[in-house]
Amino acid sequence: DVQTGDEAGSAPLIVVSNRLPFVLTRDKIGKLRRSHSAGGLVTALGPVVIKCGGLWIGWPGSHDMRTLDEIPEPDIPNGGLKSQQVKAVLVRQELFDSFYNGCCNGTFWPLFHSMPDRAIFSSETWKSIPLKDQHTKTKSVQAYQEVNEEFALKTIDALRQVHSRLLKEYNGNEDVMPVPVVWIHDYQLMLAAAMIRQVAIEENLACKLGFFLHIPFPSWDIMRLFPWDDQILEGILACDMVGFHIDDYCTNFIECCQRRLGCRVDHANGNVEYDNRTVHVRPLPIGIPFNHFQELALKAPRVMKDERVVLGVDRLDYTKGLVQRIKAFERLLERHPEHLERVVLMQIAVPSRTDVKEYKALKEEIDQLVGRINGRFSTADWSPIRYIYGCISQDNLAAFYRDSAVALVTPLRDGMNLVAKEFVACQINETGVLILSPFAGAGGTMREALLVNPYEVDMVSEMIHKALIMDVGERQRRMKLLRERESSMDVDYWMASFLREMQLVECAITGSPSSIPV
Ligand code: ADQ
Repeated sequence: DVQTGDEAGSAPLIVVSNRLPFVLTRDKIGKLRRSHSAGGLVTALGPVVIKCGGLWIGWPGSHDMRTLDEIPEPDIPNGGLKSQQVKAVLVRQELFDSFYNGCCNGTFWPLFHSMPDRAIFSSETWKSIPLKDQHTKTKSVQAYQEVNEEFALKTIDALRQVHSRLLKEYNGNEDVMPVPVVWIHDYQLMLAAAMIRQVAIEENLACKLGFFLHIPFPSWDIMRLFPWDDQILEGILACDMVGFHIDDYCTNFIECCQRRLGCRVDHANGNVEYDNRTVHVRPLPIGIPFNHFQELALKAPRVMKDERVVLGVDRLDYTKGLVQRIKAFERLLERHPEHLERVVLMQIAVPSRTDVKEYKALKEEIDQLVGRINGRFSTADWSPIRYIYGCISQDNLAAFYRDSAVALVTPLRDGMNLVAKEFVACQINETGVLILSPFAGAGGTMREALLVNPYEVDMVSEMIHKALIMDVGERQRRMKLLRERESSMDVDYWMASFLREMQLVECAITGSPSSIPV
């Protein structure tokens, strides 16, 4: 009896994420357009929000304040959430930049990926913070709080709206009314739940609060480096249920609550006692729209030449291990020259956070590395590395996934990693080999992949060699098992599992009779 939004009386779902499921832009004549976002989260959650009469709260990708009242309807009828089903959070550009580039991507992204040296604070600067840094640091945290507050206020608006509709539908009988579920996503919104809970209690707005973190949750030793770690933990604990991709992240979170806040915890059952409530902490590994990718792979025309391709697909981000990976491919060509002129590394990198200095530097480093290796090994009609810096269509992506001999998914640290799963879904001939980092969440479940430490460049090169010479029987045996698991544990399964966990938790904020209109 998993909630999918289909059944009558199912709880309305309010999704809160940094981005709305589409992007707003103005065209040349000033008309507002919405471009559809094709991510797995949108495809899975969008229909549920529509069916259960819920709402989606997020930033529309534009700082233009006029957008608030004029979000255009989707081009395709029923193809997306209608304007009244979304609430856009609009934030001044400087504030948003300080929140997004400052705190989210400058501090939490590196810290939560266990790379504290890259975070915009360090243990040295805490003790004696130069005035200027102190100012920026404080500003970022305030920006984070302020933006989270904006999201919380919109969510409260949404809750009020959903409540008054339910009260009408159920003739004011709150005892039989379904309890709305608020599902907050990711590291941009770790404080929002605390503010939502406070107002919901004050206004008797019954609801259940859930949170899912898409990136890793670091160990206590890393988390405690953040000077306001207690606020982050308390922000998350304002929820009734908290989901992470894997067990390790749950364990880290529970340990942080115990050691930093002194909470009573139950590791075995994944419970944290906080504020006279039990917060349920669950591992819920995300999946992909498996059938969608498989269908794309069945239809997509061939786009690659007839050669053996080792494929990498990533956002250009320092957590993805691109430099180490490219060096490992160079090492392969040195150690196993039989692959010269026979194998290519196709690296597709989506531009990401391009206005951040560190990301610009990484792009330059990769440009140079690719240039040097191609200069070293290329012949008249063959180059070892083909490098695409840009976004490619899902059709082409599916064709690359389908026709590659090997996928190299070697992040230094990654919450889950969807590329590994998309590759497997597109492997309709089941002959490709997945090489996977154990430091991706996916490394914990995709056991039939070849697992290798991405920092050990020699071993990665040997793993590529092993994959390239693996006999077809073994390749198919491994791929079949990987495909079976990913097709059953797809994104719909993940969503249903989260919502089922939400159904099981008790509502700690109950509406009181005073909220029933007379
Ligand atoms: P991301 O860090 O964005 O997600 P990932 O899970 O690999 O990482 O997803 C990337 C997505 O971008 C994939 O769906 C992929 O198809 C797409 N993509 C990559 N390169 C592309 C290109 N050149 N053109 C078009 N599309 C491209 C965060 C966490 C992850 C976690 C997800 C979901 O960091 O660990 O798996 O959220 O929870």
